[in-house]
Amino acid sequence: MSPAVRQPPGARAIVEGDRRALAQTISAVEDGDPTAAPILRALYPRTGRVPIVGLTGPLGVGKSSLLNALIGHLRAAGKTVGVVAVDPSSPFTGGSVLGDRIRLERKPDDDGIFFRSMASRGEAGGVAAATREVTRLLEAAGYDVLFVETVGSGQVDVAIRDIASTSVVVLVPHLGDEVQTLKAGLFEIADVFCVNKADLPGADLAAKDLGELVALGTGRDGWAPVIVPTSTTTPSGIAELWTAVLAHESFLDRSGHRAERERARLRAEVAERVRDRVGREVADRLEQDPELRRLLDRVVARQLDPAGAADELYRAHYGRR
Ligand SMILES: Nc1nc2c(ncn2[C@@H]2O[C@H](COP(=O)(O)OP(=O)(O)OP(=O)(O)O)[C@@H](O)[C@H]2O)c(=O)[nH]1
Ligand SMILES: [Mg+2]
Repeated sequence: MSPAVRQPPGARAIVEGDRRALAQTISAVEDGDPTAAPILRALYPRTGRVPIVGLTGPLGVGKSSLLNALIGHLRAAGKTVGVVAVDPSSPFTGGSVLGDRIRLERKPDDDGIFFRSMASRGEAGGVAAATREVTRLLEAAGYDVLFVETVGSGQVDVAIRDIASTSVVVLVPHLGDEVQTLKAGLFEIADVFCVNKADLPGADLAAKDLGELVALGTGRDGWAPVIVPTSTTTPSGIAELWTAVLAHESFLDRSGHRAERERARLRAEVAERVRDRVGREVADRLEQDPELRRLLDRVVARQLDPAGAADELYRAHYGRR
């Protein structure tokens, strides 16, 4: 029996290039719908091979414009591209602002591109987990290169960076605020720095300053981050940016870090899944435990401290210790 025969219909459709099946399964992943699980399981052996390029950086530096330019470059080389944009939806409106911010320029009939935005409402770990599964679906669907665009701030971003095999941090000339961002953590994760808007004055100086900062650090796993000036308006530096990404990808292969990181990532994923499940189980049990209310009365009355109450409940459910 060939593996294809055992696949659930949704998985087969995705492998065969059915965009609608792909979109529906992505929605199921986003909604936490359990129908996605057998499809993800069937497709998992087809994953783990393509570059996943993270594009991050402060608001408005030109991440989406660069994405468009890189896609143009890759399509011209015959590569297909999948994109996940993580939408920093506003906590004030609760709505998505992404529609206004990302306009992917592509020929409507180009099947070589698949674009999907994900809302980043909710807990960072959950968004990252869903994004990771969506990249797996895109790879199984046959896309050669994947991009994940995020805005360079906040927990979601930190969680999502771990998914990328190469992280591109986009900055612009006049590093003022961006230097703060670097200190806040972007610096450690950048494999490639892109100084975009190089058509504006000060780009050379910015790249030089950045070079001095980069030289102070050691880089991840002994890789010295590359700095590439780009402009999406001229345009210039796009091919060089892609070359830098590929250089990092081949470094990962040569050095053995790809396999090492992959293993560490998967270990974290498995552990996280167990933790989630145990956590949910514990929460359910407590929910139904009348003892909790009794103990809580005593905690509220200051007859018992919260740690003592937790001790008693733990012992009641999980034995002595
Ligand atoms: N001068 C100049 N402007 C650029 C360049 N690239 C992008 N822009 C402009 O910068 C603005 C923001 O571009 P986006 O591509 O939307 O930037 P972004 O980083 O995706 O923005 P967010 O997703 O909102 O964080 C737009 O007005 C672009 O036209 C460039 O190379 N040079
Ligand atoms: Mg954008």
